[in-house]
Amino acid sequence: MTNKLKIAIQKSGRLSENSLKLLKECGIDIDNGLNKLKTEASNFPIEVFFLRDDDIPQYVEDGVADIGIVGENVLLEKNKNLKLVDKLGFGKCRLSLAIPKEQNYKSIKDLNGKRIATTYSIILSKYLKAQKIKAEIHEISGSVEIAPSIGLADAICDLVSSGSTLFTNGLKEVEVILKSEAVLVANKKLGKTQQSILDKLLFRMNAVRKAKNTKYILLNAPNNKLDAICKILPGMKSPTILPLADKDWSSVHSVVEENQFWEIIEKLKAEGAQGILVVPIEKMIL
Ligand code: PRT
Ligand code: ZN
Repeated sequence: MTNKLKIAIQKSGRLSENSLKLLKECGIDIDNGLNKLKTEASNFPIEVFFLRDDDIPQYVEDGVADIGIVGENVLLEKNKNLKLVDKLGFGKCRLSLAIPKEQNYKSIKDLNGKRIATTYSIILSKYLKAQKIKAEIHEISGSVEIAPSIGLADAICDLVSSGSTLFTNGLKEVEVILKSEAVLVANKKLGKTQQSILDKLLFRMNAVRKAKNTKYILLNAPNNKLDAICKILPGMKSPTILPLADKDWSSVHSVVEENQFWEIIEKLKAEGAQGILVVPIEKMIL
């Protein structure tokens, strides 16, 4: 029995960089030597396996790895018995149906009797069944977007992010089947040690995430406006107020959430706040 948590991440592809970055932001030092199959962190009990994304669900289900980072699209397609621990906010895309752009499209019914090329046959067949559409699924392993132009299929089901691949291949998106992002998955029967390391990792991931959504704000306020200004600032508990050399003014420090940010700034200015500074927060522990 090992006393480490084994995490599987994509070796090289769209999720690799962000997966490593996430671990790094959690303070975990990983030596990512090229062509390595696995490595250990020097300052956290974690071992990292670099794999193809398609293999990650199986490895985690079998317990070869304890946890893994994959796209929800892969997780659903592989249909393994795993626990979805967290959504990670990167690798966002959608799995969509697309057809040649010159064709008319009114509803999903237009796909009845058609041939659809995809690498996502499990998700697609479930979707078609739910929509009561009978179509022929052609499972292919890549370059799905060229299938209509070479006469292999009438439509495709593939991942889309910017839409430029569809566009350059003369296709248009007609239905979104699934919205996907990278997720953290875990084996359903983690050992006690592994579970406690995972809890530590999740604690750090939360601190990083909270910090990303929050800004530290510093401003100068006339003392006679302090009450009004403090009411605008939510703060973690309450804002910090420090006297300035000019006895009629104070410096006010607080934290604000990104999504309320501009609204708060406008209100602060209206109440006479000056010299407003906004700085990023690296970690935030509540
Ligand atoms: O070698 P390995 O099997 O590990 O990698 P892979 O080639 O299977 O996967 P990779 O690296 O391409 O993608 C990994 C994961 O990134 C996917 O499973 C998704 O969860 C996520 N992701 C996010 C995407 C995209 N965006 C994406 N745009 N995966 C693929 N694409 C492809 C799509 O298939 C299409 O060919 O990009 C093209 C469309 O992009 P746009 O921007 O032109 O619309
Ligand atoms: Zn893959």
